[in-house]
Order: sequence, then C-alpha cells, then structure tokens
Amino acid sequence: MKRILITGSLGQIGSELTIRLRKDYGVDNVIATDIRHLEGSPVVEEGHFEILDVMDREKMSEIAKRYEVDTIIHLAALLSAVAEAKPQLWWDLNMSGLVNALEVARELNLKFFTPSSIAAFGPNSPKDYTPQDTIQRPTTMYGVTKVAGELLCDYYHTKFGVDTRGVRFPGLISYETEPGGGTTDYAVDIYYEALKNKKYTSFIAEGTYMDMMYMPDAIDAVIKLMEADPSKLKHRNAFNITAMSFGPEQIAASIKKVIPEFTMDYEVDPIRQGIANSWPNSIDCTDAKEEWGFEPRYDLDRMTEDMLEKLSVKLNIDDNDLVLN
Ligand code: VAH
Repeated sequence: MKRILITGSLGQIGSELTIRLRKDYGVDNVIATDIRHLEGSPVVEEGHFEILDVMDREKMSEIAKRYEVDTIIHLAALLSAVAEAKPQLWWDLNMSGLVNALEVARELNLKFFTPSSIAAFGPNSPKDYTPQDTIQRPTTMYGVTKVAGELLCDYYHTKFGVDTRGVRFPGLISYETEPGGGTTDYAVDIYYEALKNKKYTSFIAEGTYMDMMYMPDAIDAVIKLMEADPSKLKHRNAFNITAMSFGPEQIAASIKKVIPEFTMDYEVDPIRQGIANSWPNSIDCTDAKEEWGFEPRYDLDRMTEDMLEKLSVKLNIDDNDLVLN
C-alpha cells in the first residue's frame, strides 16, 4: 500500500485506522472520506478529508483518480442491530456501496480491503472454534450481506484479478468513538458505565460467549494482511480473526479487578440476544496465523486496564482509585 482511500473514516474502525495509516504511510498518502463531516475530528482536521457517499460511484472514482490512490479500504457500513431494524435499507447501502467500491478498484487496478464479521456465520455453523471454511447460513440481514460481500470480493479477485482481502472481525472494543448499534457493543458500554456509575446493566445474557478484540489488534491486523505476500494467501475473503472469547460475567470480573466496587446486573434485549445466539461462541483463526502472521497482543485483563485508563482521561474522571498493575 502506498496511497490509501478510506470510506467510512469517521466510524469505529475508520476513526482509528485513518490516524494510524497517516502515521505509518504519511499524512499526504491517506485520503479519509465519510458521508458526514465532523467538526474538530482529527480525521477531518489533520489530513486529506472528502465528503463521500459510497452510493456515488462517480465521485468515489473521481477522488481515487485525483489523489492517485493504489488502495481502497472500504469500511462504510451499519452495525448488526441497526441493520436488523432497517434490513432493506441495509441491503441497498451495504451491497451497492460495496459494488461501487469494487468497481472503482477494478477500473483503477487498486488493492482492496473490506471487513466481514463473525456475523457471517449462523446457527448451524459449528458453534465452538468455528473453522475458516464451514457452513455459513446467517439469519440476520447484516450477516447475509457479509456472506454476500465475501463471495463478491472473491469473485472480483478470481474473475477480474482485483487484489481483494478481508477479515471476519469479532466484536471490536475501543474508546475513541461512542458505541453505536452493534450487538457486541455491551462490551464497550460496560467500560463507560463502570467509570461513570460503577455499575452496568447488560443487555446480553450471562453465559453468552462471543469473540472479541481490542481495536489496536484490529488495526494491526488490517495493515499486516494488506502488506502480506499475496503468494502466501490461500484464503482472501475473509479470514477468521479473534483475540479472545468471553461472556458478560468475564468482562465484569475483569473490570472488578480494577474497580473493586463495580457491580453488574442483566436486562436482556431479546433482539440483540437473538442476534448473539446465532453467532459462534469462538472461532478458529489458525489460517490467518499461518498465511500472514496474525498475532493479537491484548487479552481481556490487558484490554480492561488500557480501556479504563484511556476512558478516564476521555471522560475526565479521576483515575486515582483504579487498581492498575
Ligand atoms: C456488531 N460490532 O455488533 C459489530 C460486529 C461481530 C460484531 O459485527 O454489529
């Protein structure tokens, strides 16, 4: 990758990936785009930023040509629970946006990344240690578009030679952007509430295991995959990756090590619980490790300490009574 166009730069992944790519590849070599403008955001203020609706293929192509990019990282998307509330809108946005980005990549011979998700698996995929290659019959519109996206990206590679690559992200935990509409977002909300109120009411039931990853590991994975030797890739769209699998009770126990007075109770949201129940308990990421050296650095306790430290600064909350190692 030399010069990169990112769609959805103001989203949960985009807001951190944009900053990291500017650091690693040079501010001038990263063109951040989003459908909205956000006054004061470093994504907007500290480098190239363009307003782009991914439904507008002409404008995407014009920006890619004007900046002479060699890579598109296509992140513009909604998350599972929001998508489930508006399934037809989600299909249109996600699939038309993806086809537009793939067409620009084909037309200009660009490298291409877009994320899939553990949501690409369904109730009859093996639940534990879900293999890289197995049955994928998701029961959410979010999952349906993720499987369709994986197949479309593989098609563009096989049929047109586009260098498409992707990962199936687990739930991503980060502190830069507010949690928004995801099923795994309870694992983000909980840190905010732990600091603000020392208690949390989980909308996901005890014992509901899902794969998770801290955002720094997700950002590392995107860059490592995009820089990997293509001759080593037996898979492309998309690689299983995960750092940990836990349920609400485990993350609560991890927070209690830092905030001993923290307590949690449950008020299960049937919609997001239903989505979570359809996803794997844990996935197997052996192929990502073997084909391009995927190696996460954060486990649950290390993530908890870093999240609480960084969030206490962001929320301007005194961290003196945090028990940190
Ligand atoms: C969501 N955070 O909850 C996203 C992700 C695997 C979960 O796709 O919708």
